[in-house]
Amino acid sequence: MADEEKGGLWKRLKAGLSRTREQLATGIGNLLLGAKAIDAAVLDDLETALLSTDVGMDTVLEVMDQLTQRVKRKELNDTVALHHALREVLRQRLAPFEKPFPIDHSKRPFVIFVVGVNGAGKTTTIGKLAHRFKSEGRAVLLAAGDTFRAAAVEQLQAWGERNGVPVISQPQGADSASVIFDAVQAARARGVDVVIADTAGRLQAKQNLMEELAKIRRVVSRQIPEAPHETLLVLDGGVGQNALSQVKEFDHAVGLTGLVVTKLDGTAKAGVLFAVTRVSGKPVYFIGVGEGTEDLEDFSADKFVDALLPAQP
Ligand SMILES: Nc1nc2c(ncn2[C@@H]2O[C@H](COP(=O)(O)OP(=O)(O)O)[C@@H](O)[C@H]2O)c(=O)[nH]1
Ligand SMILES: [Mg+2]
Repeated sequence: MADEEKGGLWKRLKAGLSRTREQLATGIGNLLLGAKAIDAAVLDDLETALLSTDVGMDTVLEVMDQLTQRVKRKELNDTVALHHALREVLRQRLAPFEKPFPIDHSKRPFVIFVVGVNGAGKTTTIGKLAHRFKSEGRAVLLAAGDTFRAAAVEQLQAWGERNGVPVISQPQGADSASVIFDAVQAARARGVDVVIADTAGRLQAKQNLMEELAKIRRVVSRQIPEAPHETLLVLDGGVGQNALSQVKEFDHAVGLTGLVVTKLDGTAKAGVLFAVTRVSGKPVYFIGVGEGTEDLEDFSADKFVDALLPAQP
């Protein structure tokens, strides 16, 4: 990757996480004023600031415990050292959840399911992924599996047109499983590399979304036994602890292989990544930091934490 491009990605990530970073900076201002003694007030402020960005109670208590032990052992002697240690501890927490997205070239088509509640950012993420895979030289095909809303089909078609990627769709109200079945069939016939399937985030009250998603899975696995090869849950990074129940429910229904956390640019609570990874144990493959085609980044624990934490002056 060119340095310039790396710089651009870093800038976008930093800008995207600015609201959360500012939230932390307000809470831990006294940590950032140069070297000072660490007292109870400094530690209390840090704990409160982490909680305010939705890092989650369990993680915050463990992080504070680790840091307090080190203060007691006189390994951390001032606020500059504490700030460094915080960065290290947070990086270590997220590192196990950083994994490159594993597209297997021998599996063709490689089938990706994208699930999540309405408004989470599924269709937008699919558009961004289509752009990315296409620019990597892969043949991509999209399946408009959110047949519940007409607008959802049109939105996916628009992303397809923008990126020169075909979209398999049927009119609103069609059976979602049959749209995705058709798409996989078309992909096999055309020698497509990657199929990305959009799905509904909500159905009529009486229908059960989770049952429907499980059915789609079964239908596709009849065509290709290992498919879907990846099942991604898209989570709106701004919904707070609600994300935790979404992870559990979708994982139970369809067996998630990874997460995408979107809208980190619009929230002061990007700390939710710590909570969702802790609860799910799933890797975060991508993060969304804006509505544009390029605003999807590979998740990097180090870069995420660096962009999250305010710098020492
Ligand atoms: N700011 C921002 N907006 C996003 C991001 N991802 C999606 N959106 C917006 O969130 C809204 C819902 O996205 P959509 O893809 O339609 O969600 P879906 O219902 O899950 O398919 C749209 O207005 C998107 O432009 C993101 O990373 N950042
Ligand atoms: Mg959608």
